Amino acid sequence: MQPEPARGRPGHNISMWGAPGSGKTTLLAALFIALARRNDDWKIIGSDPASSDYLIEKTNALSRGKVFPEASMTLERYHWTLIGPAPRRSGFWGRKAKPGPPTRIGISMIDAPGGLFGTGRRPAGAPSGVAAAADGAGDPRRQELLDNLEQSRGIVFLFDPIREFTLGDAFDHMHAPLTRLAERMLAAGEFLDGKLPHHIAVCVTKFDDPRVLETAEKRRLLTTDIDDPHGVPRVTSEDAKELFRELCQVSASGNADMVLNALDQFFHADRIRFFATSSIGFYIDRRTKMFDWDDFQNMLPGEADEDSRIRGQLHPINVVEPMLWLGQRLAAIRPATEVS
Ligand SMILES: Nc1nc2c(ncn2[C@@H]2O[C@H](COP(=O)(O)OP(=O)(O)OP(=O)(O)O)[C@@H](O)[C@H]2O)c(=O)[nH]1
Ligand SMILES: [Mg+2]
Repeated sequence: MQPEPARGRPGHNISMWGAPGSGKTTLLAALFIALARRNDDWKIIGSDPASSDYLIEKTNALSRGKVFPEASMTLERYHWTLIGPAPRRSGFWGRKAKPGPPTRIGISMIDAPGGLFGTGRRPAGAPSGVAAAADGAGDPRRQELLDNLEQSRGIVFLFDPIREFTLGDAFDHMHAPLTRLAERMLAAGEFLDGKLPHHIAVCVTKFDDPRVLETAEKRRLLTTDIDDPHGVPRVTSEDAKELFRELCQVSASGNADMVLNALDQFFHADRIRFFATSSIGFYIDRRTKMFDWDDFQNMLPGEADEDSRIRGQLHPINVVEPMLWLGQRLAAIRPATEVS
């Protein structure tokens, strides 16, 4: 009897890429809730016990404990399968086609501490050994991260507008790994048409923050989905690039526009898609069940050295969509053995 391939490791590797604190781990933690809040048949299932444990623990911490994940210290790899409705098929001569098997998209997700995306150089004046130990160029985790980026064909790239506004280091966390990745792909003969072979979902995170929402409002980029019972404002993928561009204007270092240029230079235009994302979403009053412009903040900033917390229920925005877009695009170009 043939071994059952669907039980194996999913074949599409997707890496998370973003500066420290940009929201990578929270986005993964919100994935289960994001799927559960959708009105369709997509679900996420762990492909091994550790990956299921992660989904259970992180979902509980966010939705019951109302706490954000701790800053990541290690490189974590999770194996999940997204299972969704069967692709639509048309029958012959107007007859109804029999429903096919459900769509299955296997993803291996790599979540690393954001510091590993930095240049790995010690900040000027720092005592020797300090940064090098935590974040140094010789750190074996940095090599592992690059190996993963090289093997993956999908990237979820997180741009944190709040961090960019205060620290302005998104480009610093992009250019070193991008340069090294390009060097490796060139050597491997995978840079033939002058671009990387990866698909990249660019997520502008923390869309629920008033500063981000107001920027989108001022630029008239907001819309509401007619099917959304809560009337939550959103930015479509078509307009999310404009939001990114607008947020670049307030970068503390003035370097954020180089992130946008680097994306255009290194990735095929039809392999980049922008998303305005919030893992926690807006606060929705449980009585009115409607978005309220006068009371929408779902993040409770911590006092003094307390951590920030989540105020109400989670209503993730554009958390599933980047994963589904990447999964479907990768399954279309490179069907994995496990994808039926
Ligand atoms: N407003 C808002 N804040 C968020 C959201 N997601 C994360 N945050 C904030 O960002 C912080 C960092 O989030 P993480 O998910 O740990 O970020 P990370 O990219 O995994 O960070 P490292 O593991 O250190 O690289 C959280 O503690 C929250 O304060 C969001 O959807 N909205
Ligand atoms: Mg993390």
